[in-house]
Amino acid sequence: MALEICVKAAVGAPNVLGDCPFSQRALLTLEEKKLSYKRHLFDLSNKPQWFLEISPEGKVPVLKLDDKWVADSDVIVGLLEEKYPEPSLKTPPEFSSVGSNIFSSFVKFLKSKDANDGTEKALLEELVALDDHLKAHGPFVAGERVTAVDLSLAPKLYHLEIALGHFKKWTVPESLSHVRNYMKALFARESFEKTKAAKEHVIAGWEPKVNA
Ligand SMILES: N[C@@H](CCC(=O)N[C@@H](CS)C(=O)NCC(=O)O)C(=O)O
Repeated sequence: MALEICVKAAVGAPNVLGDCPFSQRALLTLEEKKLSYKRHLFDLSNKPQWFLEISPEGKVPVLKLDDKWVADSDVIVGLLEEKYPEPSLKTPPEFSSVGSNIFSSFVKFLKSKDANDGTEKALLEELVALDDHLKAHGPFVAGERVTAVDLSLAPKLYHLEIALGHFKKWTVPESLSHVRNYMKALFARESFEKTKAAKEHVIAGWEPKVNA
């Protein structure tokens, strides 16, 4: 049975892959497992009733597996690992929450209008912790091989790099060389190239949130 996946289309460009990091995470998992699948791009500003039936929260990604639609990237990644265990992308449990606060810290800093409210410092602390982890265990979170936690972090770090660069002229400090090399290695993967949103769509996606 062919796998099918609904992911976000770019805003204003329904035939172009959009800027959803959770959709990219699911696509990366399919690509890294070398699975074939049919991709449906979905305009989130115009959700038909059938979509709300397969995705009760009205969110993408949604994957069709064994003739059943499944929502939520955590659930999707778990099911794909169970059904297609090779190559294994399992992250050892002790590493599964590495970097898990980076996305929320990045969003707070991105939206912040007060340079002294501590949001930049909070993000830096998370990135320093990731750098220390990679220095001890890298080049990827669980060592030599990419695992699920890297595929979750990669799209979020991509959004961080583009959005903070564009809206705040901010870059990951050079001193965090392990994080910088990690990002470079993830973004250079064939799976990433194939599933990433274009820079302009990432910027357009964050614009209303930054200027809210
Ligand atoms: N927890 C969900 C989050 C998915 C999510 O937030 N998707 C966003 C797009 S990036 C969405 O579909 N939002 C609905 C909307 O914008 O109407 C997951 O991991 O799959």
